[in-house]
Amino acid sequence: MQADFPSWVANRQTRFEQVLRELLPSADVAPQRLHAAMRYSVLEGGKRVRPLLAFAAGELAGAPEGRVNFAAAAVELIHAYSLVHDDMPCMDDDVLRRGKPTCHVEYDEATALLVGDALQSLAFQLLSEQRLSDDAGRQLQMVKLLAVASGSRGMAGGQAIDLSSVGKQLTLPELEQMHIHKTGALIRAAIMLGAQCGSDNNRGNGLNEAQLDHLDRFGKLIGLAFQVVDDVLDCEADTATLGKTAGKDADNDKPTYVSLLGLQGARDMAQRLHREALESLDGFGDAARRLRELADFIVLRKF
Ligand code: GRG
Repeated sequence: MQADFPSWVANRQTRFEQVLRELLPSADVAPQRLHAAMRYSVLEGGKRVRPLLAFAAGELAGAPEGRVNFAAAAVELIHAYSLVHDDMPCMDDDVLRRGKPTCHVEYDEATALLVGDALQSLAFQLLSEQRLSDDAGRQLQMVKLLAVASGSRGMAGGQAIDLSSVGKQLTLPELEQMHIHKTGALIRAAIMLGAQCGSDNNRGNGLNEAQLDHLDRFGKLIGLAFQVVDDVLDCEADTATLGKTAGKDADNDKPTYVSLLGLQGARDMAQRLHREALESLDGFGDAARRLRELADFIVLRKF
């Protein structure tokens, strides 16, 4: 019998935490302060939504867990780097992340900058040195997938649009473009990388191209839903629950789904995206159970 969703999540999170502990350089190894700050920024915090999505997609594709561990870790390291840089004074200038002082507050700005740089490099080191596929060409495509998702045509580009849109009124399509890049691209990449760890057709498992397209659509829709919910929570939830400063978007005069659509409009949009995301999984049957449960969590979460 399959575990219930909370048990599956807890089990995955515990095992993945151990994977991250082992992959990150020890704080005893030089340069100790940088390594300690990297571990501080990655370990013991965060919901691990992107790794969980990678594991769920990996299960759907029959991927070996050992391979998905590396893909999930690479995505989580990129995510952690983006949070460290986003919190810095030159960007969002925040003091609280994952319920503890942000990296530049706990250490210093130069260290925080280097933490982000080094986490990003480590992510690509993992993708290139660990075996993720029996097919070297496919593995190279996976490295490219993460590079595009995190670069100027993905997350970093979305962040650039975000920074330049402060104090401006964006249209709904403009806001959507910003978030598809800033938040959605990495979520989508997590799902696709997890699935591609199982796509060795010579091993008799994996998903075909049409199935990968359905999964990609799911990733796009649920990535956007994640951001709509994030905007709602920024208005509704308190700082203690979020583990980061609440109400920052309005304080910073940032365009959000709530500022454009109102609270109820944003909630309705999240529901619509959720419904459409689930529809894109229709052809997978029970094998996509964890992805459906994660989609529900993303839309119903309170933190
Ligand atoms: C600095 C290149 C660069 C990019 C920054 C991710 C990001 C782009 C900025 C973070 C600011 C933010 C609030 C983004 C919106 C959604 C988001 C990514 C929230 C944080 O992700 P969670 O909720 O965080 O998954 P945890 O801590 O649970 O991992």
